[in-house]
Amino acid sequence: MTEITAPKSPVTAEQFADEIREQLKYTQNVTAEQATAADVYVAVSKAVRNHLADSWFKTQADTVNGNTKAVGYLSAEFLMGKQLENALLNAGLTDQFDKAVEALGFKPKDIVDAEYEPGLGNGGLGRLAACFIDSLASLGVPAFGYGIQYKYGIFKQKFDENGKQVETPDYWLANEEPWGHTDYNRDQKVSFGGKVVENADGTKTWEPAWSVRAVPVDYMVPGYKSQRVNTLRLWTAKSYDEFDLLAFNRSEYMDAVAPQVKAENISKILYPEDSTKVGKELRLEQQYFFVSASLHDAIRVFYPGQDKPDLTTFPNKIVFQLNDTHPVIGIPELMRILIDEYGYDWDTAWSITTKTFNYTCHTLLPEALEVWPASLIGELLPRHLEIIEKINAQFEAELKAKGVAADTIKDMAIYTGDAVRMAYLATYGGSHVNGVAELHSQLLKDVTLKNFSDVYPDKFTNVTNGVTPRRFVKLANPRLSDLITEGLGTDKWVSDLELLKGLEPLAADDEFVKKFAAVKKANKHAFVGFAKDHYGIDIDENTLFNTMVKRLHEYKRQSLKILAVISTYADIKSGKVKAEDITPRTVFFGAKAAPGYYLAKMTIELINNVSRVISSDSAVKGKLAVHMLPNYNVEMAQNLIPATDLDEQISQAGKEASGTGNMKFALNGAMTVGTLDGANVEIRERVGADNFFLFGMTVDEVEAQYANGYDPAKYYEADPRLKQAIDLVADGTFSNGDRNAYSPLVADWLTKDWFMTLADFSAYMGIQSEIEALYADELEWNRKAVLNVANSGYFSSDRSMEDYLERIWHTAPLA
Ligand code: 9GP
Repeated sequence: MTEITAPKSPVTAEQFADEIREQLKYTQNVTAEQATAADVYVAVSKAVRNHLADSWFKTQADTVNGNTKAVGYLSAEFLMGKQLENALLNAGLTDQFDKAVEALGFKPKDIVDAEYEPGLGNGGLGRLAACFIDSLASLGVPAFGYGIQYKYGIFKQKFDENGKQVETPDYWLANEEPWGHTDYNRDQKVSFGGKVVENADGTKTWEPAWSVRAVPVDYMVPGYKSQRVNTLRLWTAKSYDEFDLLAFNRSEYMDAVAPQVKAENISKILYPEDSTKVGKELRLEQQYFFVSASLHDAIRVFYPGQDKPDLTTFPNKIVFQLNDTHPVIGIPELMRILIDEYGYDWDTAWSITTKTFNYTCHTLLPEALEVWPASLIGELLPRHLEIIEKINAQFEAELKAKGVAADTIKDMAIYTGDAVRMAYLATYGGSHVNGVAELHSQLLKDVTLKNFSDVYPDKFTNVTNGVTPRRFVKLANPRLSDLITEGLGTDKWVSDLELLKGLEPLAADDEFVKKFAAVKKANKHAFVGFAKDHYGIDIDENTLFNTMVKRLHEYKRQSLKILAVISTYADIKSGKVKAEDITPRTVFFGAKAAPGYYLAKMTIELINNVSRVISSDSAVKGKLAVHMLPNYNVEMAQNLIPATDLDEQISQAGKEASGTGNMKFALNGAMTVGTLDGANVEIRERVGADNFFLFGMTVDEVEAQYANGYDPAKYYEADPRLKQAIDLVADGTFSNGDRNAYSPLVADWLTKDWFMTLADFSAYMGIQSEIEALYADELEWNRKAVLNVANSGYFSSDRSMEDYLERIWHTAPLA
């Protein structure tokens, strides 16, 4: 066995420069003189990986040999963001890097900028997974992230000359990608289709029709100051029959590569959230592909070289978290592996399986809880459908024995005959189910999974989300980080975020608050430069920076914000608001809409056109500006969040499961205007009601409106400002006179408005005067912002992980 050595000790800047030169010479094959920033980026990345390698090997060995159970985080998305700065920070090499690349004749920023951001996630769910694996490594908990290395991540967003969203493919692997190591020697076979045959002894054999080769690409996940490096293993699909030479020789060139194309399609593209109909089959293939490969991989890792491992110990080795319904096919897959591949009986297999899995639900929208047509599962995974049917029969019998009414049993069916409800399968087939904020977990119990919570109350728990302070404070906001360290007299807060509480008394210290205000100003100034470089826009930094960044969805209510902007615009233009009463504001939107989501895309178009009209109107110049920034991603978040004064979290109450942007903004000293939804509730509780701009209906009020028959037109008629704003959209003001341009949006607002934008409009406008009055008092505003930072330490993903360890995983860091 190779000896596991201690992690390499940090090097000097000179030594690190030599290591970079060596990488340039021997792996990049360029001299330091020939090297471009892109070459140096790859060389530095490989040099950093080398520094992490020994800790990685040691963590792997301890994971297998130690007495702590590992965590397997199964997620279709990991939205990692750029890697280099994070890896440098965690390897303790940031200073050496700065000096070394300067010695090589480069600016550190140019090297960092040479990295292309991988977009292997749609939004909050994928970014949460990335925060969680960072925290697990930082806490020293052995863990694997398991997912897919999509060849194309989330689409790149551009806007055409009419302001419409245009999606272009994100080929993030166009250039050398130094972080992932493709490990062809640890591949897995994943099969599909075919039929199930019954053997003479009553056992079943699945005879699949086709298979693909799952090849892992391994990413190091370095912990901050923990000396631990975990693994993110992303699977990529390859064909076993690369090339059909016979077909090629018959000149059937397309047919010759058909098997390759079919296999590689599986990991070709990240599935767009909220999309309709298309690609169901491919989506299920993707899910099964990465889950099957990951389960087999875990068995390989924990029982090396064993033909007949004792898999009754499997749940003591690793516990799997199902991130939303996407990996839930893992439940019948583990049953199949145990029964068909290792010969366990049903009851033993079920006992192992239910101890192995837990499920996190991240939504309250019924359409986001996946339901698969049984016919599709039957075609692709015939053996799994049989197992699901049997699970369902066992479940029904169990419910009956518990005295559950027949109607309720029917409502709870996992398998309806036509369809398989993955959330129900996950709830029954795992040990715990959790929501992602207190309100959300409560609503899961009271509404979405009520029947299940009635029968299995002990399964349900809450773990409120969190964000990693390394990326979203320390790296994103170095100025604030330095000030926090100065204020607390220690930088320990980076791994113990509750220490931020120590800043609370400093909110009463005017000198500290002024320093805090200066940090915000400097961040705004820096963002002005970033926006000029990246988007070619000019921003007035002496305005209130007001930001709404998140996926575009009706429930998140970007419509509410843009209608409010339109109303303000109309008031300034008409002179209704006096010039001296106006708080100059720059409103930033960042949002991608799912390609098939018509109203969401129209909302983007509207925002762009409101931006266009306002920017060309001299009457509002210097008072109001709106920017729809293209291609919102992790990099933009890291630059815009620290520069923001006011954050928008204005979803309809009861619809946003948690939100994590809200946490990032509060931690970076933005004030929040928000509804009582998701984690807003807990943020407000912690930062204090006086330091949060609350407005809008509560969950109960929303429910009462639905029950009474909600009529949006009533609100349109009752509030002249709302009427005026909608009329301006309808009359062609933002569409060069074309009255039809936004008619679907207007019709939806006036006749449907499912998420009650109109009902909350007056309250939203009402809170604006409070916001502006406070903003006018710079010291008071910043005092409250300091209190937001001081009281948001709870929203660290380190704390989320500790909650999972205690409530769900029942494991601990390695010794
Ligand atoms: O919509 C939720 C968001 O509120 C939450 O913060 C995030 C992480 O838990 O998950 C999102 N859910 C999804 O993207 C799909 O369920």
